[in-house]
Amino acid sequence: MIERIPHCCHWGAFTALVEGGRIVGIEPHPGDPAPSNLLQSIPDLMDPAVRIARPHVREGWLRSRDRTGRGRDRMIPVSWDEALDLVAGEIDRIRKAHGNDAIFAGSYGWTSAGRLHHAQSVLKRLMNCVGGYTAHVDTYSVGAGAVIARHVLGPDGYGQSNMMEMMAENTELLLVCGALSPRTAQSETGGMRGHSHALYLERLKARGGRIVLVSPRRDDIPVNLGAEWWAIRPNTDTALLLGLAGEIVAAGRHDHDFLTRCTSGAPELLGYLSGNADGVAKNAAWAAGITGLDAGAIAALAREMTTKRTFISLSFALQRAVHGEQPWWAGLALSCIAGQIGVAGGGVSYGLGSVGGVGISDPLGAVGSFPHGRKPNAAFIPVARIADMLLNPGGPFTYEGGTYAYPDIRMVYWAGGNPFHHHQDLGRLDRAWAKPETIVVQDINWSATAKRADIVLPATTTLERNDLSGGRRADWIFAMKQVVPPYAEARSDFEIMRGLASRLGVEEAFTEHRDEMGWIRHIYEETRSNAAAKGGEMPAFEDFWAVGQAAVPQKPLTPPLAQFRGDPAAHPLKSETGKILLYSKTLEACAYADCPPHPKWLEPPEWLGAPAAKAHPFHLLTAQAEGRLHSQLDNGRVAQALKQAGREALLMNPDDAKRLNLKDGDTALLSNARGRCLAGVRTTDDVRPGVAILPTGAWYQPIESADGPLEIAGNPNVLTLDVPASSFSGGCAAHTCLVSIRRYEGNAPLPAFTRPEGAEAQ
Ligand SMILES: Nc1nc2c(c(=O)[nH]1)N[C@H]1C(S)=C(S)[C@@H](COP(=O)(O)OP(=O)(O)OC[C@H]3O[C@@H](n4cnc5c(=O)[nH]c(N)nc54)[C@H](O)[C@@H]3O)O[C@H]1N2
Ligand SMILES: Nc1nc2c(c(=O)[nH]1)N[C@H]1C(S)=C(S)[C@@H](COP(=O)(O)OP(=O)(O)OC[C@H]3O[C@@H](n4cnc5c(=O)[nH]c(N)nc54)[C@H](O)[C@@H]3O)O[C@H]1N2
Ligand SMILES: [Mo]
Repeated sequence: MIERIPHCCHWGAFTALVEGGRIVGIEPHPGDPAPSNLLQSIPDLMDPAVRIARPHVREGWLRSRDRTGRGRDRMIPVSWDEALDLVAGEIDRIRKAHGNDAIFAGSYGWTSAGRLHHAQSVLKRLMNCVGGYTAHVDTYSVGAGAVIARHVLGPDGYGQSNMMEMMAENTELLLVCGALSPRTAQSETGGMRGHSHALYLERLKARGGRIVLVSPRRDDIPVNLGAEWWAIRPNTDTALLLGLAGEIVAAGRHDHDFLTRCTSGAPELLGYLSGNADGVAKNAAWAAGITGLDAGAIAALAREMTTKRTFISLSFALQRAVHGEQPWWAGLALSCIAGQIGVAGGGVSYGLGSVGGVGISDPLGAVGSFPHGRKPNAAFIPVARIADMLLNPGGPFTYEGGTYAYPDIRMVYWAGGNPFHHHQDLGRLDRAWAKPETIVVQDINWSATAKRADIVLPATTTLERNDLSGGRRADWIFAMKQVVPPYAEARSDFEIMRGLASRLGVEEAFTEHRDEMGWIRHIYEETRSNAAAKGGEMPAFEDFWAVGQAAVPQKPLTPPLAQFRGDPAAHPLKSETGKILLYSKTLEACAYADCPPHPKWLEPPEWLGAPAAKAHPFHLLTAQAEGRLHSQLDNGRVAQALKQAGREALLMNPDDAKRLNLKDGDTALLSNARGRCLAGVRTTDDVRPGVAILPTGAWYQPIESADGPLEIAGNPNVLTLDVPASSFSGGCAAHTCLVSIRRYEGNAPLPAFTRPEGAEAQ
């Protein structure tokens, strides 16, 4: 008999069809107009080739607390009791000897969609029960952009609302910088129901709206929309946006009334645009020289922006770069100058389509989550400064205008994230990784990070336990019922932490006497009461669990910042001046050369216009992969079907390939001073010449070769730049990266999913 069990993952809700304890089918949610292909890979979560069967300890660490053999030593299987005693013992020893700041449990990563077994959250709650830990702030998704947007709009103004609907109904001109694509919109942290981005865009198009896509890649918006493609040089959007703004100002068509009432610092910015300070007028010709776009088209677009209802969509990708604050700030400034903020279908938005929920769902009350508890200590780093922290204990770093010292980390505990996928310059991270005394990794799989741990704790996947979905932008909440029994000896993330809490004497504080179903009910009730406090209704928990889903009441549809526009004195923003900052006194005082007080074009260290492009002539973009979520399900059937010649596919323009004597299916070697990796060549006219796209997430597999380390799966983070986006944010700068490409003549093996030596299979 086939059982039908409701569940949900980051890329959609589904029903699992189960027979005899095995998944025999996956049905997408019937309410989803365009389900994600990734659902097909769900059964591959149970793939024994990648799973960790039981706890393991690295031999060198077990024998002599060695730090040098990480990633190379044998792994020794141990019992859960032994493993948990060792981990609890290390937490206790290190915090007593060096203080809680010495434990990094920032543990960035997406893990699975469930709110209870959310690996980062259960870890953080445990650590807060025992005196705290070093945390991370911001995300790899948004670092530079989030920091500048909170600063210039205030934390509330940066909030996103239901803009896709407003856009579909009202926008006449849509300027997309980056992507607005189902490729990335298929995922939302904590799950989602419907995939509807393409439908909204089709409505806009059917109303006669004009869509301009500014991106090095044509298929960053559904190609059937027939959008105009402006194939920009990567990392130069700031110049385009400021050139457009300069054209509008030079023509005297800027919205003087809006600038005066609702912004501060317009005179300083307008002075820069007109070239008062540097003698360079920021206009269409200037922007064309930097971006590689057409000056006439830029000038015409600027005129149109003051007569048509114009919406500017800026992807997350733009700010994952050196000076990543600038394109987000410049886009906002342009929208202010064009007078488009706070009107239906006008304005600017960050991350539409980057993840599935932005601009689609805006819950009335906060959606429930597993509570971290109060963090008793202050220690933190901007998330992407992990290698800097490990390499420079006590060294200074700056964040949001303040100066801090990196903590001296003795222990790292990572649960539900994969830094040896997500961090930049993995060779450098590998060197930093040798610093801590003890590294614990809790994961479902033998990820590259788990392979480099001292103690490895195997977690169950989402399919092997009960949970509920949810997230900041949830439109629905789904019951995530257990689908199959746990794999080998794997335990749920909550249960692992409960075991540690018990050994550390804080079990009651950690569980508050709730078990798995007790917490699921509690988290659901929190969502329900937050909605009720604002007049929204949700079903009782029993009904939710029986039906398997509940709609989350949503805020009414209003243009963002409309009240502020109407009366800025009555509805001030929580920024320095209560208005939108076009000039920041804080940044003026900081005097950072890499984050000036007004939006400004600054050359990144690596771009196609840089001197470094002579030696490394391709701009490498490491976009999100179509067929997986980061490194998750790289072993899955969907990701595997998209590989080229057995490795990650490298997208490049056919003219570039021809010049390099490369054709489809050849193996390419990508290199720069930081590293080298292999990829399978796939040519397409949809990529601008001079740009190479190698998606992130292929499992990191470096091998030794005569010319040094060589990554064979196509993990682009051996090449990317590990520097702060700026002194203001410390954000990650993955998209600022030049490489050389040539035909690979060697005979390196194809990548494979392997267990470390000694690790037990099921
Ligand atoms: N070059 C470059 N690098 C990038 C990016 C880029 O654009 N370019 N993008 C960045 C961005 S935006 C992000 S968000 C990061 C993503 O980086 P991560 O979030 O670290 O990537 P994931 O592969 O999702 O890692 C999740 C890990 O959790 C494990 N896991 C899954 N389910 C469970 C579970 O139930 N319990 C436990 N304990 N573990 C589980 C998975 O096996 C996996 O190892 O990557 C960043 N890195
Ligand atoms: N399938 C899938 N979807 C995902 C994820 C995944 O791993 N897989 N990850 C999710 C996560 S955590 C995040 S944060 C989001 C990230 O969402 P985004 O940051 O928006 O995604 P990216 O794929 O990094 O970049 C989108 C596009 O931006 C373009 N681009 C890059 N640099 C530039 C530039 O300088 N200028 C311009 N104009 N365009 C540029 C590239 O062509 C790229 O295709 O995606 C989410 N969605
Ligand atoms: Mo992200």
